[in-house]
This record gives sequence, C-alpha cells and structure tokens, in this order.
Amino acid sequence: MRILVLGGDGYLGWPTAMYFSARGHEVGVLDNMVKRQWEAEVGAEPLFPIPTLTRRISTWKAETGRGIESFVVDMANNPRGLYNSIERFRPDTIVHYAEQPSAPFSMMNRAACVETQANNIVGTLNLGHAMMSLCPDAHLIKLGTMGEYGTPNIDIEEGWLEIRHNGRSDRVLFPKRPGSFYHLSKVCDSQNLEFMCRVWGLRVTDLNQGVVYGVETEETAIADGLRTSFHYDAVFGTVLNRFVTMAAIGYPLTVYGQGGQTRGYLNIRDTLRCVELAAQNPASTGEFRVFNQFTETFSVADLAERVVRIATQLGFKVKSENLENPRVEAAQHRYKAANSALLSLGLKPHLLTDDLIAGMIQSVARSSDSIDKDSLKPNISWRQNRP
Ligand code: USQ
Repeated sequence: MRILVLGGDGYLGWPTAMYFSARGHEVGVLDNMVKRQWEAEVGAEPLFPIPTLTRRISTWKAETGRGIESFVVDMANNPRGLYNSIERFRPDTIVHYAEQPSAPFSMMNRAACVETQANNIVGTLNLGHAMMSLCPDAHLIKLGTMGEYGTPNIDIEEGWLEIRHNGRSDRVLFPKRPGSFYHLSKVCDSQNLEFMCRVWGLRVTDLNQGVVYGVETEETAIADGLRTSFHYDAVFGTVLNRFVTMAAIGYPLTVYGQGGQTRGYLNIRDTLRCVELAAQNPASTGEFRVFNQFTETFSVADLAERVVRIATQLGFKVKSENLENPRVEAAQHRYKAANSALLSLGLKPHLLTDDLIAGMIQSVARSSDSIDKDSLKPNISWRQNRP
C-alpha cells in the first residue's frame, strides 16, 4: 500500500509510520509541527527529548534501510499544500491523526477552543475535498474518539444505531454527547465525513478510539532516536501514562472526583494493529464505517488502585488523592460499549497486566530526573470561560 500518515510527527502518528514502513509499505508523513508549539505554549515537555521529524526519518533509514517521505504542511490553513502533497504521494490509504488531541487544551480559553475546532474540523474538510478531487478511491482511516459518545444511559454501538420510532425504523448515526470542545470537534468530523461518503461516495473508516497508554512499540524500541513523545502533564498526558509517571516519583495520583469515570482503554501497540486491520479491510465505496477501538474498560479509581498496589510492590512510596474534578463529567454512570468489529477482523489485544504496569513504572522511573512536577497538577477547569 501507499500510506500517507497525517500527523506523522505525533505520539501515534510516528509509530504508525514506522509500523507500516517496517512491513514493506510505501509511507509518507505529513505534519505542520504545531503540536510542538502547543506543548511549548502550555509548558509541557515529553518525558524523553524527541528529535525533529527529519532526524527521526534519517535514523529510521539508517537503522532499517527504509525511506519515509515527509511533507511539512498545515492542512487547515494551506489547502494548496495539502493538495500538492496528495498529488505527489498518490496514497491509496490515508491515516488521519492530524488533530489537536487534548480535551483540557480545548477547554483552556476561547482562543484554544477556536484553534482546536478550526484545526480539526477545517483540516478534515480540506482533506475530504482533496480526496474527492485527487484520489476518490483512496481509503481514509480517521482517528475519532470514544469520547464522541459521552456516557449515555444506553449501550454504545459501533457508530450506528437501529431505531424504532412511532412504528417505523431507521439506521442513524449514534447520538453523541461529547465532554469537551475537543471531543465535539471529532463529532463534527464524523458528521462531515459521513456526508462525504453518502454524497460523494468516499470510503471512510472512523476509528472511535479509547484512551491510549504505553511508551513502546516494536519499532520505537529499535533505537532511542525513534522514540515517540510520551506526555504526563495535565494537558497532553492521558490518565494511565500520568498515573505511572506519578507513581515513579512518589507524587500522589490525581484521581478527579471519586474516580467513578469509566472509559475504554487500549495499548499503543493495539492502536497500530487496529489501523493495520482497517487498512487491510477497507470500507466500501460510499461507506462510512465506524469501529470502536478499545480493548478493556476501567474506572479511574480502578486504575489508580492498581498502579498504587503495583508501585508499592516495586518499592515506590505512593498513594492516590481525590481532587475536586476540574472537568464536568458524570461521576457514576453506565458504560457498556460494543467493540467486536476489530476483534472479528483479528485483533489480539495486549491487555493491561500487572507486569505491563510494572514495566511502565520502571521505564518512566529511569527518566525520573527530567520529570517536571509542576506540570502534573491539573489547572484547566471546564467551568471557566477565559477570553
Ligand atoms: N483523569 C483523572 N486524573 C487525571 C487525568 C484524567 O481522574 O490525572 C480522568 C478524566 O477526568 C477522565 C479520564 O481520566 O474521566 C480520562 O481522561 P484522559 O485525560 O486520559 O482522556 P481524555 O481527556 O478523555 O482524552 C484522551 C486523549 C484523547 C482521546 C481520548 C479517548 O487525550 O485524544 O480522544 O482519550 S476517550 O477518552 O475515549 O474519549
């Protein structure tokens, strides 16, 4: 396949690019590097220093002999650049991660909210138009989020819902109730892409992904210079990555509220396999297909309890603390979400074992000197409204 990875400099984009390259596909990456700027704006530093994209691509070439083509383009603000890149690379598969990925960032203030939605929604609109003009048969694999659904009081299906109303039935997009301006941007993307499939006949797989954890993939382990950005700060770090970091330095684990929030989770290695499964089994012409991409569900309190127990066994001194929840989210709720589509395509999940948590804590502990404790404290409230 000729695979173009949009957002190829990011936490998931870079490992995805290497994963496909290692398996003999022609890979291109496109990124505008703005994530590094957003990180600088909020004072977030990844746990390990991350070389530039160009440097990582040359390390990859030196280690494996395989090339990755790169395009530095802002998809939202430079549609011409996007069209040119697609015209030059001629992808048959496009994997789209090129979005602002943090819920807290999107809730920080008006400017960050607008930037999140403009970047994500306009970028995706530009992409759909470029595909329609230049490669209408290519398969788009779009990273959505389980957070599009929110926490409804009914079972969550994979994107679509059969409904009966006043004696009639129909199949509609599952009703969405997202929990941040970021999650809401992905809902808009889903609606726009479904429209493009229905009206233009594009082929799209929307991967509604849960919370990703993990530091290492087969390819990042090849050399230090190939590592991906691991964030633990309160803006860009996801909850389990944060908890293992806190455990590694004896910082009380920051459980928001009582920790009753349940979410779907998956290992970063499974993210790559899920994207591969979607690419190998593309959506049909005109199909807007949705897969729920997570392997297990946990409450925040369960995760904190496990990390504290395992860290204590390893000899770390650690506890968890219940903070007033800076977010507006249900404290206790139902969470029953379908996730059978990727399993039936052959996904063999890497489940969250105690050994894996122990390995993550030990791996982070090796870099504990560079952890910035101040960035662990949550300081963005969902209730604020700053200009
Ligand atoms: N939480 C804590 N303590 C923390 C951090 C988070 O209790 O220190 C709680 C949050 O309140 C939330 C849960 O943990 O209930 C998950 O938070 P998160 O920051 O790990 O994940 P979230 O904001 O939902 O976003 C992350 C990624 C996003 C992706 C999403 C998948 O940043 O890109 O779309 O996970 S999902 O959650 O399924 O929507």
